[in-house]
Amino acid sequence: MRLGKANKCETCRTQNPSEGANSCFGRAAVLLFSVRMCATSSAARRRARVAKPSRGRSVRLSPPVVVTELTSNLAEGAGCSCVDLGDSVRLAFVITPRGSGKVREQVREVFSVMRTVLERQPQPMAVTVQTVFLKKARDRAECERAFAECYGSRPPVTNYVLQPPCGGESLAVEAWAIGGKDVRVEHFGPQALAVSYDSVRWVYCAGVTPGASVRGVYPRALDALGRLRAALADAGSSFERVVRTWFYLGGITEPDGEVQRYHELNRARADFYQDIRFHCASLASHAPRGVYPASTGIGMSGNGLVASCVALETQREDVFLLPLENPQQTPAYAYDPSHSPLSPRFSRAVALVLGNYATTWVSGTASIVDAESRHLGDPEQQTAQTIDNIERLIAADNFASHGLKGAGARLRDLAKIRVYLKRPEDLVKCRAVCERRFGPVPAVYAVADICRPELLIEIEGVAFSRFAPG
Ligand code: 3EB
Repeated sequence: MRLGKANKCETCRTQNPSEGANSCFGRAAVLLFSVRMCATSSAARRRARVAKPSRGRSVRLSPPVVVTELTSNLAEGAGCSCVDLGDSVRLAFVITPRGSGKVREQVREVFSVMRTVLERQPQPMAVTVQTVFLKKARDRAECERAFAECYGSRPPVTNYVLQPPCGGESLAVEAWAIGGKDVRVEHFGPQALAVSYDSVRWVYCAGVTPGASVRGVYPRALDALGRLRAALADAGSSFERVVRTWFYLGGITEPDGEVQRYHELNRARADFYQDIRFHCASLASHAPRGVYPASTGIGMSGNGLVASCVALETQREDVFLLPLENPQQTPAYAYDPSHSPLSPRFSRAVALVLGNYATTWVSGTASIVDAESRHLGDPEQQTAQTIDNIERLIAADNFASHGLKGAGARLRDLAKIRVYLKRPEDLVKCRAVCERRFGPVPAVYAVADICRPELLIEIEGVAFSRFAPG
Protein backbone atom coordinates (compact mmCIF):
# COMPACT_ATOMS: atom_id res chain seq x y z
CA MET A 1 0.00 0.00 0.00
CA ARG A 2 1.36 3.38 -0.90
CA LEU A 3 1.02 6.63 0.89
CA GLY A 4 -0.59 9.52 -0.87
CA LYS A 5 1.59 12.58 -1.53
CA ALA A 6 0.46 14.56 1.50
CA ASN A 7 -1.08 11.93 3.59
CA LYS A 8 -1.95 13.02 7.07
CA CYS A 9 -2.32 10.48 9.78
CA GLU A 10 -5.55 11.00 11.66
CA THR A 11 -4.20 9.32 14.72
CA CYS A 12 -0.89 10.98 15.31
CA ARG A 13 -1.87 14.08 13.28
CA THR A 14 1.46 14.26 11.57
CA GLN A 15 2.30 14.86 7.98
CA ASN A 16 3.89 11.58 7.13
CA PRO A 17 4.56 11.30 3.42
CA SER A 18 7.89 9.52 3.59
CA GLU A 19 7.27 6.75 6.08
CA GLY A 20 5.67 3.42 5.37
CA ALA A 21 2.11 2.94 6.44
CA ASN A 22 3.16 0.49 9.11
CA SER A 23 5.12 2.94 11.11
CA CYS A 24 2.21 5.27 11.33
CA PHE A 25 -0.27 2.59 12.18
CA GLY A 26 2.33 1.43 14.64
CA ARG A 27 1.84 4.70 16.42
CA ALA A 28 -1.86 4.06 16.43
CA ALA A 29 -0.98 0.82 18.12
CA VAL A 30 0.97 2.59 20.81
CA LEU A 31 -2.05 4.77 21.39
CA LEU A 32 -4.29 1.76 21.41
CA PHE A 33 -2.14 0.35 24.10
CA SER A 34 -1.99 3.53 26.11
CA VAL A 35 -5.70 4.16 25.79
CA ARG A 36 -6.36 0.79 27.29
CA MET A 37 -3.97 1.46 30.07
CA CYS A 38 -5.19 4.99 30.67
CA ALA A 39 -8.72 5.73 29.67
CA THR A 40 -8.28 9.49 30.00
CA SER A 41 -5.60 9.79 27.34
CA SER A 42 -6.80 12.43 24.94
CA ALA A 43 -4.21 11.92 22.24
CA ALA A 44 -6.11 9.28 20.34
CA ARG A 45 -9.26 9.68 18.35
CA ARG A 46 -11.49 7.43 20.28
CA ARG A 47 -15.04 6.51 19.54
CA ALA A 48 -15.74 5.61 23.08
CA ARG A 49 -16.85 8.64 24.95
CA VAL A 50 -15.27 8.71 28.33
CA ALA A 51 -16.35 11.17 31.00
CA LYS A 52 -18.23 13.13 28.39
CA PRO A 53 -21.94 13.45 28.90
CA SER A 54 -23.79 12.19 25.87
CA ARG A 55 -27.15 13.75 25.06
CA GLY A 56 -27.67 14.98 28.59
CA ARG A 57 -27.07 11.61 30.19
CA SER A 58 -24.88 11.17 33.20
CA VAL A 59 -21.13 10.93 32.91
CA ARG A 60 -19.92 7.43 32.14
CA LEU A 61 -17.34 6.40 34.67
CA SER A 62 -16.45 2.89 33.59
CA PRO A 63 -13.86 2.61 30.84
CA PRO A 64 -15.21 1.92 27.38
CA VAL A 65 -15.49 -1.62 26.13
CA VAL A 66 -14.68 -0.72 22.53
CA VAL A 67 -11.84 1.65 21.64
CA THR A 68 -11.30 2.34 17.96
CA GLU A 69 -8.38 3.68 16.01
CA LEU A 70 -8.69 4.45 12.34
CA THR A 71 -5.82 5.27 10.10
CA SER A 72 -5.94 7.35 6.98
CA ASN A 73 -2.84 5.70 5.59
CA LEU A 74 -4.93 2.78 4.53
CA ALA A 75 -8.11 2.90 2.51
CA GLU A 76 -11.16 4.60 3.99
CA GLY A 77 -12.62 2.68 6.90
CA ALA A 78 -9.43 0.78 7.70
CA GLY A 79 -8.57 0.48 11.33
CA CYS A 80 -8.67 -1.55 14.48
CA SER A 81 -10.97 -1.79 17.46
CA CYS A 82 -9.77 -3.02 20.80
CA VAL A 83 -12.41 -4.73 22.90
CA ASP A 84 -11.47 -5.14 26.52
CA LEU A 85 -13.66 -7.73 28.24
CA GLY A 86 -11.54 -8.02 31.35
CA ASP A 87 -10.48 -11.65 31.11
CA SER A 88 -9.89 -11.43 27.39
CA VAL A 89 -9.05 -8.76 24.89
CA ARG A 90 -10.17 -8.85 21.28
CA LEU A 91 -8.89 -6.87 18.35
CA ALA A 92 -11.05 -6.38 15.28
CA PHE A 93 -9.08 -5.35 12.20
CA VAL A 94 -10.25 -4.07 8.87
CA ILE A 95 -7.35 -3.58 6.50
CA THR A 96 -7.66 -2.58 2.87
CA PRO A 97 -4.33 -2.00 1.21
CA ARG A 98 -4.50 0.87 -1.23
CA GLY A 99 -1.74 -0.61 -3.30
CA SER A 100 -2.01 -1.87 -6.81
CA GLY A 101 1.10 -4.04 -6.48
CA LYS A 102 1.34 -7.81 -6.46
CA VAL A 103 -1.27 -9.59 -4.38
CA ARG A 104 1.51 -11.28 -2.46
CA GLU A 105 2.92 -7.90 -1.45
CA GLN A 106 -0.52 -6.66 -0.44
CA VAL A 107 -1.06 -9.66 1.80
CA ARG A 108 2.32 -9.11 3.40
CA GLU A 109 1.44 -5.50 4.08
CA VAL A 110 -1.87 -6.49 5.65
CA PHE A 111 -0.04 -8.96 7.84
CA SER A 112 2.63 -6.52 8.84
CA VAL A 113 0.04 -3.92 9.86
CA MET A 114 -1.67 -6.53 12.03
CA ARG A 115 1.56 -7.81 13.48
CA THR A 116 2.67 -4.33 14.44
CA VAL A 117 -0.49 -3.81 16.46
CA LEU A 118 -0.50 -7.33 17.90
CA GLU A 119 3.09 -7.16 19.06
CA ARG A 120 2.44 -4.00 21.01
CA GLN A 121 -0.23 -5.62 23.11
CA PRO A 122 0.83 -6.45 26.66
CA GLN A 123 -0.04 -10.11 26.15
CA PRO A 124 0.33 -12.64 23.33
CA MET A 125 -2.44 -12.41 20.77
CA ALA A 126 -3.65 -14.96 18.22
CA VAL A 127 -5.50 -14.24 14.98
CA THR A 128 -8.43 -16.64 15.01
CA VAL A 129 -10.66 -15.92 12.05
CA GLN A 130 -10.43 -13.74 8.99
CA THR A 131 -12.43 -12.95 5.89
CA VAL A 132 -10.68 -11.94 2.69
CA PHE A 133 -12.81 -9.90 0.31
CA LEU A 134 -11.42 -10.52 -3.15
CA LYS A 135 -11.91 -8.72 -6.41
CA LYS A 136 -10.70 -11.56 -8.63
CA ALA A 137 -11.15 -15.28 -8.12
CA ARG A 138 -7.80 -15.90 -9.77
CA ASP A 139 -5.95 -14.04 -6.98
CA ARG A 140 -7.08 -16.52 -4.40
CA ALA A 141 -4.33 -19.11 -4.70
CA GLU A 142 -1.62 -16.45 -4.42
CA CYS A 143 -3.41 -14.95 -1.44
CA GLU A 144 -3.56 -18.34 0.28
CA ARG A 145 0.13 -18.99 -0.32
CA ALA A 146 1.08 -15.57 1.00
CA PHE A 147 -1.03 -15.93 4.14
CA ALA A 148 0.37 -19.42 4.71
CA GLU A 149 3.90 -17.96 4.70
CA CYS A 150 2.86 -15.20 7.09
CA TYR A 151 1.03 -17.28 9.67
CA GLY A 152 3.16 -20.42 9.58
CA SER A 153 1.81 -23.26 11.69
CA ARG A 154 -0.92 -21.24 13.43
CA PRO A 155 -3.15 -19.82 10.72
CA PRO A 156 -6.61 -18.42 11.43
CA VAL A 157 -9.59 -20.04 9.75
CA THR A 158 -10.29 -18.03 6.62
CA ASN A 159 -13.22 -17.20 4.35
CA TYR A 160 -12.38 -16.17 0.81
CA VAL A 161 -15.35 -14.35 -0.62
CA LEU A 162 -15.71 -12.83 -4.07
CA GLN A 163 -16.93 -9.42 -2.97
CA PRO A 164 -14.73 -6.68 -4.43
CA PRO A 165 -13.86 -3.83 -2.06
CA CYS A 166 -15.93 -0.82 -3.22
CA GLY A 167 -12.93 1.43 -3.76
CA GLY A 168 -11.62 -0.82 -6.55
CA GLU A 169 -8.87 -2.38 -4.41
CA SER A 170 -7.87 -6.01 -5.09
CA LEU A 171 -8.59 -7.15 -1.55
CA ALA A 172 -9.71 -6.22 1.93
CA VAL A 173 -9.22 -8.23 5.10
CA GLU A 174 -11.34 -8.38 8.23
CA ALA A 175 -9.62 -10.24 11.05
CA TRP A 176 -10.22 -11.00 14.72
CA ALA A 177 -7.50 -11.61 17.27
CA ILE A 178 -7.75 -12.61 20.90
CA GLY A 179 -5.47 -12.60 23.89
CA GLY A 180 -5.78 -12.94 27.63
CA LYS A 181 -4.62 -14.80 30.64
CA ASP A 182 -5.46 -18.48 30.19
CA VAL A 183 -6.66 -18.02 26.58
CA ARG A 184 -5.94 -21.23 24.70
CA VAL A 185 -6.26 -21.63 20.93
CA GLU A 186 -6.64 -25.06 19.30
CA HIS A 187 -6.43 -25.69 15.56
CA PHE A 188 -8.50 -28.36 13.85
CA GLY A 189 -7.36 -28.18 10.25
CA PRO A 190 -7.97 -25.27 7.90
CA GLN A 191 -11.69 -24.85 8.63
CA ALA A 192 -12.12 -25.07 12.41
CA LEU A 193 -10.48 -23.48 15.43
CA ALA A 194 -11.40 -23.25 19.10
CA VAL A 195 -10.61 -20.60 21.70
CA SER A 196 -11.05 -21.46 25.38
CA TYR A 197 -10.78 -19.43 28.56
CA ASP A 198 -12.69 -19.11 31.79
CA SER A 199 -14.89 -22.14 31.11
CA VAL A 200 -16.11 -20.88 27.77
CA ARG A 201 -15.10 -22.34 24.46
CA TRP A 202 -15.63 -20.58 21.14
CA VAL A 203 -15.54 -22.57 17.93
CA TYR A 204 -14.99 -20.76 14.63
CA CYS A 205 -15.62 -22.49 11.31
CA ALA A 206 -14.82 -20.72 8.07
CA GLY A 207 -14.30 -21.31 4.38
CA VAL A 208 -16.68 -24.26 4.23
CA THR A 209 -17.79 -25.05 0.68
CA PRO A 210 -19.85 -27.85 -0.87
CA GLY A 211 -18.23 -30.78 -2.63
CA ALA A 212 -17.24 -30.02 -6.21
CA SER A 213 -19.46 -32.69 -7.72
CA VAL A 214 -22.70 -31.59 -6.02
CA ARG A 215 -25.09 -29.80 -8.41
CA GLY A 216 -27.94 -27.38 -7.72
CA VAL A 217 -28.22 -24.76 -4.99
CA TYR A 218 -30.37 -26.85 -2.65
CA PRO A 219 -28.10 -29.93 -2.65
CA ARG A 220 -25.02 -27.72 -2.47
CA ALA A 221 -26.37 -25.77 0.49
CA LEU A 222 -27.31 -28.98 2.30
CA ASP A 223 -23.87 -30.37 1.57
CA ALA A 224 -22.18 -27.23 2.91
CA LEU A 225 -24.34 -27.30 6.05
CA GLY A 226 -23.36 -30.95 6.56
CA ARG A 227 -19.70 -30.00 6.23
CA LEU A 228 -20.17 -27.17 8.73
CA ARG A 229 -21.65 -29.71 11.12
CA ALA A 230 -18.63 -32.00 10.56
CA ALA A 231 -16.19 -29.12 11.12
CA LEU A 232 -18.00 -28.22 14.35
CA ALA A 233 -17.81 -31.84 15.47
CA ASP A 234 -14.06 -31.98 14.69
CA ALA A 235 -13.62 -29.07 17.06
CA GLY A 236 -15.78 -30.66 19.76
CA SER A 237 -18.94 -28.63 19.17
CA SER A 238 -22.27 -29.05 17.43
CA PHE A 239 -24.82 -27.15 15.38
CA GLU A 240 -27.07 -26.71 18.45
CA ARG A 241 -24.43 -24.31 19.80
CA VAL A 242 -24.18 -22.03 16.76
CA VAL A 243 -24.83 -18.36 17.50
CA ARG A 244 -23.91 -16.80 14.14
CA THR A 245 -23.82 -17.99 10.53
CA TRP A 246 -22.75 -16.48 7.20
CA PHE A 247 -23.80 -17.77 3.79
CA TYR A 248 -22.16 -16.26 0.74
CA LEU A 249 -23.94 -17.34 -2.43
CA GLY A 250 -22.92 -16.52 -6.00
CA GLY A 251 -25.77 -15.26 -8.18
CA ILE A 252 -28.04 -14.97 -5.14
CA THR A 253 -30.78 -13.11 -7.05
CA GLU A 254 -30.53 -15.32 -10.14
CA PRO A 255 -32.78 -18.27 -10.93
CA ASP A 256 -31.96 -21.90 -10.24
CA GLY A 257 -34.39 -23.57 -12.60
CA GLU A 258 -37.78 -22.09 -11.75
CA VAL A 259 -36.86 -20.47 -8.42
CA GLN A 260 -34.48 -17.89 -7.02
CA ARG A 261 -31.17 -19.27 -5.82
CA TYR A 262 -31.59 -17.58 -2.44
CA HIS A 263 -34.92 -19.33 -1.95
CA GLU A 264 -33.20 -22.66 -2.52
CA LEU A 265 -30.64 -21.76 0.12
CA ASN A 266 -33.53 -20.96 2.49
CA ARG A 267 -35.19 -24.27 1.68
CA ALA A 268 -32.01 -26.20 2.46
CA ARG A 269 -31.47 -24.28 5.68
CA ALA A 270 -35.08 -24.78 6.82
CA ASP A 271 -34.82 -28.51 6.15
CA PHE A 272 -31.43 -28.78 7.83
CA TYR A 273 -32.57 -26.82 10.91
CA GLN A 274 -35.77 -28.86 11.22
CA ASP A 275 -34.35 -31.13 13.90
CA ILE A 276 -31.97 -28.70 15.56
CA ARG A 277 -32.90 -27.25 18.95
CA PHE A 278 -30.67 -24.24 19.17
CA HIS A 279 -29.28 -23.39 22.60
CA CYS A 280 -31.77 -25.32 24.67
CA ALA A 281 -29.22 -25.25 27.51
CA SER A 282 -28.22 -21.60 27.77
CA LEU A 283 -31.17 -19.46 26.77
CA ALA A 284 -32.22 -16.46 28.76
CA SER A 285 -35.44 -17.39 30.48
CA HIS A 286 -37.62 -15.02 28.44
CA ALA A 287 -36.19 -16.01 25.08
CA PRO A 288 -38.90 -15.86 22.44
CA ARG A 289 -39.75 -18.60 20.02
CA GLY A 290 -37.82 -18.69 16.78
CA VAL A 291 -34.46 -19.40 18.32
CA TYR A 292 -32.11 -19.28 15.37
CA PRO A 293 -28.58 -18.04 14.98
CA ALA A 294 -27.97 -14.50 13.80
CA SER A 295 -27.04 -14.68 10.13
CA THR A 296 -26.02 -13.06 6.91
CA GLY A 297 -27.20 -14.46 3.58
CA ILE A 298 -25.49 -12.40 0.90
CA GLY A 299 -24.40 -12.53 -2.72
CA MET A 300 -20.97 -12.69 -4.25
CA SER A 301 -19.65 -12.91 -7.78
CA GLY A 302 -19.27 -16.27 -9.48
CA ASN A 303 -21.57 -19.14 -8.60
CA GLY A 304 -19.93 -20.56 -5.46
CA LEU A 305 -21.20 -21.01 -1.93
CA VAL A 306 -19.16 -20.34 1.20
CA ALA A 307 -20.44 -20.96 4.73
CA SER A 308 -19.06 -19.94 8.09
CA CYS A 309 -20.21 -19.95 11.70
CA VAL A 310 -19.40 -19.25 15.33
CA ALA A 311 -20.50 -21.63 18.10
CA LEU A 312 -20.26 -21.37 21.86
CA GLU A 313 -19.74 -24.20 24.34
CA THR A 314 -20.03 -23.51 28.03
CA GLN A 315 -21.24 -24.94 31.31
CA ARG A 316 -21.09 -21.60 33.07
CA GLU A 317 -24.22 -20.51 34.80
CA ASP A 318 -23.76 -16.79 34.32
CA VAL A 319 -23.83 -17.17 30.53
CA PHE A 320 -26.98 -16.67 28.60
CA LEU A 321 -28.11 -16.08 25.09
CA LEU A 322 -30.87 -13.86 23.87
CA PRO A 323 -32.13 -13.98 20.29
CA LEU A 324 -33.46 -10.52 19.44
CA GLU A 325 -36.14 -9.48 16.98
CA ASN A 326 -36.77 -5.96 15.74
CA PRO A 327 -40.08 -4.38 16.78
CA GLN A 328 -40.28 -2.64 13.41
CA GLN A 329 -39.51 -5.74 11.33
CA THR A 330 -41.37 -8.99 10.84
CA PRO A 331 -39.13 -11.80 12.09
CA ALA A 332 -37.45 -13.23 9.01
CA TYR A 333 -38.46 -16.76 9.97
CA ALA A 334 -42.08 -15.53 9.92
CA TYR A 335 -41.93 -13.83 6.49
CA ASP A 336 -44.83 -14.57 4.20
CA PRO A 337 -44.01 -17.33 1.67
CA SER A 338 -44.17 -14.73 -1.11
CA HIS A 339 -40.69 -13.61 0.04
CA SER A 340 -39.35 -17.16 0.02
CA PRO A 341 -41.46 -20.34 0.13
CA LEU A 342 -39.51 -21.52 3.16
CA SER A 343 -38.60 -18.51 5.26
CA PRO A 344 -35.02 -17.52 6.07
CA ARG A 345 -34.36 -19.06 9.46
CA PHE A 346 -32.35 -16.50 11.40
CA SER A 347 -32.73 -14.06 14.28
CA ARG A 348 -32.22 -10.32 13.73
CA ALA A 349 -29.50 -10.47 16.38
CA VAL A 350 -28.18 -12.81 19.03
CA ALA A 351 -26.83 -11.37 22.25
CA LEU A 352 -24.56 -13.28 24.56
CA VAL A 353 -24.29 -12.11 28.13
CA LEU A 354 -21.21 -13.39 29.88
CA GLY A 355 -20.37 -11.99 33.28
CA ASN A 356 -20.46 -8.20 33.04
CA TYR A 357 -20.41 -7.94 29.25
CA ALA A 358 -22.81 -8.42 26.37
CA THR A 359 -21.71 -9.34 22.86
CA THR A 360 -24.37 -8.67 20.24
CA TRP A 361 -24.10 -10.15 16.76
CA VAL A 362 -26.22 -8.09 14.40
CA SER A 363 -27.48 -10.08 11.42
CA GLY A 364 -27.30 -8.66 7.95
CA THR A 365 -29.81 -5.81 8.11
CA ALA A 366 -31.44 -4.02 5.22
CA SER A 367 -34.04 -1.37 4.44
CA ILE A 368 -36.98 -3.54 5.38
CA VAL A 369 -39.88 -2.37 7.55
CA ASP A 370 -42.40 -4.99 8.60
CA ALA A 371 -41.61 -7.39 5.77
CA GLU A 372 -41.46 -4.84 2.94
CA SER A 373 -38.46 -3.29 1.23
CA ARG A 374 -38.45 0.51 1.63
CA HIS A 375 -36.92 3.46 -0.21
CA LEU A 376 -36.63 1.71 -3.55
CA GLY A 377 -33.88 3.15 -5.72
CA ASP A 378 -32.56 5.47 -2.99
CA PRO A 379 -29.24 4.30 -1.55
CA GLU A 380 -29.00 7.12 0.99
CA GLN A 381 -32.41 6.45 2.49
CA GLN A 382 -31.89 2.70 2.39
CA THR A 383 -28.69 3.19 4.37
CA ALA A 384 -30.43 5.45 6.89
CA GLN A 385 -33.34 3.00 7.28
CA THR A 386 -30.93 0.10 7.73
CA ILE A 387 -29.06 1.95 10.46
CA ASP A 388 -32.35 2.94 12.14
CA ASN A 389 -33.23 -0.75 12.14
CA ILE A 390 -29.92 -1.70 13.77
CA GLU A 391 -30.15 1.08 16.34
CA ARG A 392 -33.64 -0.01 17.36
CA LEU A 393 -32.70 -3.68 17.41
CA ILE A 394 -29.78 -3.34 19.81
CA ALA A 395 -31.25 -0.60 22.03
CA ALA A 396 -31.59 -1.28 25.76
CA ASP A 397 -35.37 -1.00 25.59
CA ASN A 398 -35.49 -3.77 22.99
CA PHE A 399 -33.38 -6.01 25.23
CA ALA A 400 -35.75 -5.13 28.07
CA SER A 401 -38.81 -6.03 26.04
CA HIS A 402 -37.14 -9.38 25.32
CA GLY A 403 -36.88 -9.88 29.08
CA LEU A 404 -33.34 -8.70 29.74
CA LYS A 405 -32.87 -5.49 31.69
CA GLY A 406 -29.48 -3.83 32.06
CA ALA A 407 -28.13 -4.76 28.63
CA GLY A 408 -28.27 -3.10 25.21
CA ALA A 409 -25.89 -1.34 22.91
CA ARG A 410 -25.61 1.83 20.87
CA LEU A 411 -24.33 2.30 17.35
CA ARG A 412 -21.02 3.48 18.84
CA ASP A 413 -20.58 0.13 20.57
CA LEU A 414 -20.08 -1.71 17.28
CA ALA A 415 -16.49 -2.92 17.06
CA LYS A 416 -16.60 -3.28 13.28
CA ILE A 417 -19.16 -3.27 10.53
CA ARG A 418 -19.51 -4.70 7.07
CA VAL A 419 -21.44 -2.72 4.52
CA TYR A 420 -22.54 -4.63 1.43
CA LEU A 421 -23.44 -2.53 -1.61
CA LYS A 422 -25.16 -3.84 -4.67
CA ARG A 423 -23.75 -0.94 -6.75
CA PRO A 424 -20.24 0.36 -6.09
CA GLU A 425 -21.32 3.77 -7.40
CA ASP A 426 -23.44 4.23 -4.24
CA LEU A 427 -20.33 4.11 -2.03
CA VAL A 428 -19.88 7.83 -1.42
CA LYS A 429 -23.52 8.43 -0.47
CA CYS A 430 -23.76 5.30 1.63
CA ARG A 431 -20.48 5.87 3.43
CA ALA A 432 -21.39 9.44 4.32
CA VAL A 433 -24.51 8.21 6.14
CA CYS A 434 -22.57 5.39 7.82
CA GLU A 435 -19.81 7.70 9.05
CA ARG A 436 -22.33 10.17 10.40
CA ARG A 437 -24.30 7.53 12.29
CA PHE A 438 -21.65 5.01 13.37
CA GLY A 439 -18.75 7.39 13.91
CA PRO A 440 -15.25 6.17 13.10
CA VAL A 441 -15.65 2.39 13.12
CA PRO A 442 -13.49 -0.06 11.16
CA ALA A 443 -15.65 -0.83 8.13
CA VAL A 444 -15.44 -3.01 5.06
CA TYR A 445 -17.43 -1.72 2.08
CA ALA A 446 -17.81 -4.58 -0.38
CA VAL A 447 -19.79 -5.13 -3.57
CA ALA A 448 -22.42 -7.85 -3.26
CA ASP A 449 -25.98 -8.49 -4.35
CA ILE A 450 -28.47 -8.40 -1.51
CA CYS A 451 -30.94 -11.31 -1.50
CA ARG A 452 -33.87 -9.18 -2.65
CA PRO A 453 -33.15 -7.60 -6.01
CA GLU A 454 -34.53 -4.18 -4.99
CA LEU A 455 -32.29 -3.86 -1.92
CA LEU A 456 -29.15 -1.79 -2.46
CA ILE A 457 -27.48 -1.92 0.96
CA GLU A 458 -27.04 -4.40 3.79
CA ILE A 459 -25.09 -3.86 7.02
CA GLU A 460 -23.96 -6.23 9.78
CA GLY A 461 -21.76 -5.84 12.81
CA VAL A 462 -20.84 -6.91 16.31
CA ALA A 463 -21.40 -4.74 19.38
CA PHE A 464 -19.79 -5.05 22.81
CA SER A 465 -21.34 -3.39 25.83
CA ARG A 466 -21.60 -3.68 29.56
CA PHE A 467 -24.19 -5.71 31.37
CA ALA A 468 -25.29 -4.46 34.74
CA PRO A 469 -27.96 -6.69 36.20
CA GLY A 470 -30.19 -4.59 38.34
C1 3EB B 1 -33.71 -9.59 5.33
O1 3EB B 1 -33.86 -8.88 6.32
C2 3EB B 1 -32.51 -9.27 4.48
O2 3EB B 1 -30.70 -15.41 4.72
O3 3EB B 1 -29.36 -15.51 6.45
C3 3EB B 1 -30.44 -10.63 6.11
C4 3EB B 1 -29.74 -11.40 7.04
C5 3EB B 1 -31.03 -11.25 5.02
C6 3EB B 1 -29.63 -12.78 6.86
C7 3EB B 1 -30.07 -14.88 5.64
C8 3EB B 1 -30.90 -12.63 4.86
C9 3EB B 1 -30.19 -13.40 5.78
O4 3EB B 1 -34.48 -10.51 5.03
C10 3EB B 1 -31.78 -10.45 4.01
